[in-house]
Amino acid sequence: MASVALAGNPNTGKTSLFNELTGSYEYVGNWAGVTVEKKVGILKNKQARLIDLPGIYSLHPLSRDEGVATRFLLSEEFTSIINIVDASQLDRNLYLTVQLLEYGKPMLIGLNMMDVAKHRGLAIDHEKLASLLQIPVIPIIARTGTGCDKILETLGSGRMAATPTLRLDYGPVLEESIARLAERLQGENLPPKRWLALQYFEGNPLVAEMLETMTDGEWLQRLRIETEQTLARIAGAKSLDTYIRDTRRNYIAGLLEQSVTRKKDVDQTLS
Ligand code: GDP
Ligand code: K
Ligand code: MG
Repeated sequence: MASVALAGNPNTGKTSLFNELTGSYEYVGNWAGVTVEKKVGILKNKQARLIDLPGIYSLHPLSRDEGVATRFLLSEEFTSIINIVDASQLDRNLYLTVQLLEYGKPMLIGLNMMDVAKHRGLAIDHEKLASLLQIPVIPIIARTGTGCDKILETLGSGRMAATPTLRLDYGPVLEESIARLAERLQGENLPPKRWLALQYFEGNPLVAEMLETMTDGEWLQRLRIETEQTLARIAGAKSLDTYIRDTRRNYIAGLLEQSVTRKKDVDQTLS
């Protein structure tokens, strides 16, 4: 049976959506080694199982509990991802989206809290966003179930198979280091090498742990330090982490500029 992972920031309606999409539970327990609840359900149309990942803002874990999603991407087999996104807080939510798109699995976005976004005067052109990201973006209100059938339909349609791996341009220095690192990584069933390299340079400790077992740890650290120093010198970057973050943030700002308009407050217009 196909497996779909449900990923998103905390408090974006993940549990509400999980309940809308699944008819029955297959498993409820804990993720190995942590006190985080693990829920697996069967989609209502019986097409696949749905795996609920813990809510996170970034794949770069700050705690053991937050590492569950990264460990999942590093070692589990799955078919596709539903990324639930809070439409009223797109800017913050799209950061995880970018990290997931860099991973490159078939993905769709469930654009949740559309009622809240509307109430706040945000007009989101979801079709524009879909065409920019080249994945389905489905507006939903998970609390009432609005739009959730469309998610099931899209999962079954095969449209997500065309999901491209997002390839942001991190500039010549980092791109060269990414290429050098990716070249060193050999193995069966590896996650995408470019994604591993980026997560390593970003400082993801779980990825560092994995890569240290695959290649020369000293070489790895030297590459990281040299890359960071060069970026500091030529781009004034405070750290590799912030450099990567800023590149993603710029990309997100561009996405929002093209797909979101804030309607002028009626009261303001009249006064
Ligand atoms: P989780 O923390 O990501 O699992 O999110 P929950 O499903 O627990 O939802 C968090 C809160 O947001 C709950 O009070 C939900 O009822 C509410 N919620 C979920 N989806 C929507 C939605 O589309 N619109 C509104 N207004 N509230 C929602
Ligand atoms: K919650
Ligand atoms: Mg929840």
